Amino acid sequence: MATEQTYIMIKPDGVQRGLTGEIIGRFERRGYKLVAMKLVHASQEHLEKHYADLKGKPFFPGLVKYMASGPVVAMVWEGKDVVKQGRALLGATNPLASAPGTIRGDFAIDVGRNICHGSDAVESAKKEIALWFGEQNPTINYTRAVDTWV
Ligand code: FUP
Repeated sequence: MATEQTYIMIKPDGVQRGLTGEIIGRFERRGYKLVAMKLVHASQEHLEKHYADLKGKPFFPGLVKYMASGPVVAMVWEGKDVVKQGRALLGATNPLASAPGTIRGDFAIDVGRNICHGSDAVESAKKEIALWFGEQNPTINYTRAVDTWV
């Protein structure tokens, strides 16, 4: 695979608040390419796998319950440096530390309701894409006009 991919997820509060289009639009306008997307109401068991690294943290049970409270939008975005730049578009984990102009910095004030998730490294992106979309090449390979334009 030539280009980097990241796993971006709109959390239940982002979906409930009608921010799905806004978040997708920000990745599109930046120039990133959507290569997989689905709406999923995940089980607590699945979310415990996604957040396995955080098991044992005091906020873990509440985090899993919140994430299982409604559907999420699971997406794979592709493009140059998309893991790092995706995190920059999202803003800091705690929205109170997120700069205005970022998704969290514009729409959130609570770390427990921070609207979106983005992989923190290329390796974790691979694991998260496999967890949410399956091991077998889950993404769609296509060329946009802009990819070949001049
Ligand atoms: P991130 O890499 O931005 O997803 O951040 P973490 O893996 O550190 O945390 C995952 C999620 O746990 C956050 F999106 C929100 C939640 N969290 C809390 O609810 N309270 C905390 O103190 C820290 C994180």
